[in-house]
Amino acid sequence: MPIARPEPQNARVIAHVDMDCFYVQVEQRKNPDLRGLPTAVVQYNSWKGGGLIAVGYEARKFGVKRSMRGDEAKRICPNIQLIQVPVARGKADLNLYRNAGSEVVSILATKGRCERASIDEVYLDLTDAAEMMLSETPPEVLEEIDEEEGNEREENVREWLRRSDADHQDKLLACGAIIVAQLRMKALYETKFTCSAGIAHNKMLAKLASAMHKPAQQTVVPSSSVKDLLASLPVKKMKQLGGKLGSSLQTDLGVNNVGDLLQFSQEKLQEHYGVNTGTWLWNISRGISGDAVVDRLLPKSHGCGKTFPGPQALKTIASVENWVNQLCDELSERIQSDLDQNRRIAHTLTLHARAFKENDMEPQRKFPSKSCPLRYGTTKIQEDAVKLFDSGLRDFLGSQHVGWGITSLSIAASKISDLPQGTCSILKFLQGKIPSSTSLSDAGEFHKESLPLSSTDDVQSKGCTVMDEEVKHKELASEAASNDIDTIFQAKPLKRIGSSVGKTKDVRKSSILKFFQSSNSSFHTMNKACERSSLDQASSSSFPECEEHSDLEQIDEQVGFSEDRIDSDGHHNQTRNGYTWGINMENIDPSVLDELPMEIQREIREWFHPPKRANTSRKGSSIVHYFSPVKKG
Ligand code: TTP
Repeated sequence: MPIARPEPQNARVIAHVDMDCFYVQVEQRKNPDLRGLPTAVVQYNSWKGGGLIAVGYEARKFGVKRSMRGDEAKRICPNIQLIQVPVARGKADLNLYRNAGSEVVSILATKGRCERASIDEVYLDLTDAAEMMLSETPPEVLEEIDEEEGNEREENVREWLRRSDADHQDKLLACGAIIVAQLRMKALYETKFTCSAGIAHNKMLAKLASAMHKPAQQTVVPSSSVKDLLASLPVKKMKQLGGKLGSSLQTDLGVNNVGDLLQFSQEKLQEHYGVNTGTWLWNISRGISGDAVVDRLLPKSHGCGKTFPGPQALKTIASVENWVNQLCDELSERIQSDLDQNRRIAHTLTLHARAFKENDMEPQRKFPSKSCPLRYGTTKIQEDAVKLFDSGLRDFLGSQHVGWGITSLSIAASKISDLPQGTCSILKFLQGKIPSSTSLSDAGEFHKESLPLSSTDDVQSKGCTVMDEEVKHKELASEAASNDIDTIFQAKPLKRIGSSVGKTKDVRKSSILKFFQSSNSSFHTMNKACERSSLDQASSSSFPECEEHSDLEQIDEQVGFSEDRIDSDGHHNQTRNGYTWGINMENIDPSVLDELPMEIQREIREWFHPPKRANTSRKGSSIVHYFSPVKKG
């Protein structure tokens, strides 16, 4: 459901940057012989030449579209180069594209807050950078700028900046446009990828604008042109209006373009769609959107899926398990890499599926999405995902004993948070102390894969351009000449103005390591400590009951945490949906506890030797508070 947020009082400069025909560009960089040729990237499934998922601009000229299959594309463009996505585990492997996207993001993120919105698009809040540029080069100074300093396209923007009728807000936008043009140029030189951008006062308008002139161009939306822009924008083209809400606007209110909404009062829209959605509709028709650019360079969740259309539908538990295992294998690899590189932990595992029943009496019943706390380690993820599937299938079939088929499966890891501050010394401690995985396995209950120890690589280092410097500059010089870094001002009338952890203590006997090895519950303790991070319920004998959700957003909201209690033996127990575990203070090496701040030590001791009063947590000094992830602004 759309959320109506008021716009901040001060003008913002927001950019939306979207890569052009992204997968095609990545393939063309990998194989430069493809440059300039009509090219498309096709799905792994090669039926009828494979479904097109990315179409290069040369191929678009022939009428080739993403909705086509390879065979059809060849009919209308015989020279088209069809490149199959890389394949791993019997399905598309998108790592090449993800890493390429990260390369660009690390460049774009240098000038302001950056929100990675998808594999190939970001939002940037360039307000501060634009304010600074404007204060350093006020319009009167711009008059005197040496023409040779700026390139021709930047000069087009400067020209506009000098216009006497441009107000402060629009001058800020113009500065934003210069910054975006520079960033795009830098991205082109360093990664060889072109992108397009929209620059406006909010995310909604910036996103609309970035798609208006592609490829390798940018569009600015000054306040004065917002009305014209929305007047002719079909409602279905607006984000969040592509589905039922947009259809209802068309059929119930006769609204075809966003601008048509202007005729309705806010009360009328609220009457039809409720206060929130009504207000949101009223706002968007005026170009008002207060959504902030969230500081996030990494994805909110990891997911991998596979479709099984038509005769490929999976009809046996064994075939589903086979695919679930493969998807989990990939997911496990990705969340482990996220942990290693970015020190981020995923908390929730979710399984989505699409299914049908033979002779379906309840065709409206959907296969319910199911989720549970995520345990690290491929085998555990696989076990849990299979149980989620079983649970979903039971609900889906109800009391009916009929044949069924699965036409799509996907597994997601969500609720990702930064590895809590303060655990570092223990992790390093363990890292230094853990023997080989073999001996750990020998211990029988603790496996290295259960413990997501991480290195400290920075995400920025992930995607380096592996290219010879000389070649890079030669190719890019010619490319820069042919690629327009264009800026287009969407002014009234819509007008184009530019061309284009290490303490090594002896912990043999009563160490925390022994504790981890000997107790099934070890990681529950860490979980509790890490604000119940659900890193792992490492050797839990019973499966935590899964939760059912209709969509991922709900899942995020519904993940609940267990209650803690101390049993009569003085063991700290945690109950999670009937699952109980216990630990003993004697098993913890006191020197490890000594590493923690005093108030945390006190609290841990209180867990095991609780004072008479029931509630041991004190506001602001609890272990949960200590381990809470740092809140980001
Ligand atoms: P888009 O940004 O939607 O499209 P694009 O970059 O290919 O082309 P454009 O220049 O028009 O923006 O998608 C980014 C990549 O995501 C795209 O290159 C391939 C992939 N993708 C799919 O795999 N399936 C899809 O249905 C879509 C829409 C995209």
